[in-house]
Amino acid sequence: MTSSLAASTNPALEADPALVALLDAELARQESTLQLIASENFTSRAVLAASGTVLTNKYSEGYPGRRYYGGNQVIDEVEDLARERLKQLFGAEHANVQPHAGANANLAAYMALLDAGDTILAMRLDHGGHLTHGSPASITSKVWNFVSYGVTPRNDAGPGEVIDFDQVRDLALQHKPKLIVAGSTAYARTIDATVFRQIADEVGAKLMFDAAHPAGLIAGGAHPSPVGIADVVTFTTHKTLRGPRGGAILCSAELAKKVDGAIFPGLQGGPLEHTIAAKAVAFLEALQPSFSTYAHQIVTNAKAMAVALQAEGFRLVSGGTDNHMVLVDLTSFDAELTGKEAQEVLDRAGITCNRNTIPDDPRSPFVTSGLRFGTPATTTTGMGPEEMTQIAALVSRTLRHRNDATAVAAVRSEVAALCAGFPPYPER
Ligand code: DSN
Repeated sequence: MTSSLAASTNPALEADPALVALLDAELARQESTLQLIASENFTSRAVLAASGTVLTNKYSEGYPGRRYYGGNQVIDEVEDLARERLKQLFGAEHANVQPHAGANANLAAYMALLDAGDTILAMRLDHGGHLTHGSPASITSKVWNFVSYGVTPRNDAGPGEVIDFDQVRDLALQHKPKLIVAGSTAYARTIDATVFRQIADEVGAKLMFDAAHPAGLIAGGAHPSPVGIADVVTFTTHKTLRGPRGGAILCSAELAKKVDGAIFPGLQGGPLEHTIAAKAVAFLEALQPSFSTYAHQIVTNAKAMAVALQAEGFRLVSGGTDNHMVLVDLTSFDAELTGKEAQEVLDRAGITCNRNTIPDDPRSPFVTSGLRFGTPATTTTGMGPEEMTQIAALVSRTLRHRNDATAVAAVRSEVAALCAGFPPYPER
């Protein structure tokens, strides 16, 4: 274990052995198992350090130069630093770095652009959309009227399970939404903001791009940018962008006041300035040329994993990947195997991923017929296509021998050996 990150070697925590044990156990888990959840990553030590600073002590409701509390001279500079770096990173006119999460960023975008009851056209949850894209379980569906588009049917001979733009256009013409949402949480293909823009313009709708997943790929030039095409771009800072857990919003100067007002006072209270400091660190890191190399490597690795999983007999939703994730349809591998069971046995083997619905999944979102794998975290540790092929073989072996505890334990040992060669926080 990397000593400087271990809670047990941190004197400041010595009065709380119960928590120390849990923190060390989680560090050990992250270091000894494969982190393949597409929305997770390993931040730098600098991001971790900035997160744990005295900025957590400060109340700073408002924005730089317009706070509701005294003593914000330094905080203003921290937040401005984060905003300026983010604007530079994406070439945006305005940035808001206060959203506590991607869900808040999406809610704020809706609040800035719409009135309650307005119609939004967004992606179906079971076809790859996010809860905040109008799931019945989300507050979004109670405030706004959602109409959902999905992906084209499966087509093993050609491109299938890709965004059905004919359907997007038909629904837009029929329902005249005030807002169209592009972006997803489980979709392995590039999303073309320009096609969405054309449809939005045709029906007089605004366009929001939820870039929670590809934000880092966009920042690194591995994916096309929706900035300047969509009216508002929302994203999280902790996925491919490799920053602290949180959200952000980009928009034009014209929309800045509405977007800022929607976050505060509309939706949130005091911003988390220690997290904003950590976001500033991550944005600086993403501005370095090495981040572009990283972003492209994420995609190279995902493509290698996709090919290797297919060679192991797994069908992939949409037939492959353009980004950082691979969506596996388990039904062609083993009709009896659910996503839930697969996720649980893979967890026992030290392979951390999440179950996921496949388009038109007959099983519930809690059970599912698919798995989602992502490469941001393993790429951060330095793994490459060779390791992705090895991981695909380990996944396959685990699932084939899922009822054999000895076989699963053997995979776990191999996973630990693999991870030992790629520590996320090597000593420097
Ligand atoms: N949708 C979650 C994910 O992609 O893991 C995050 O909200």
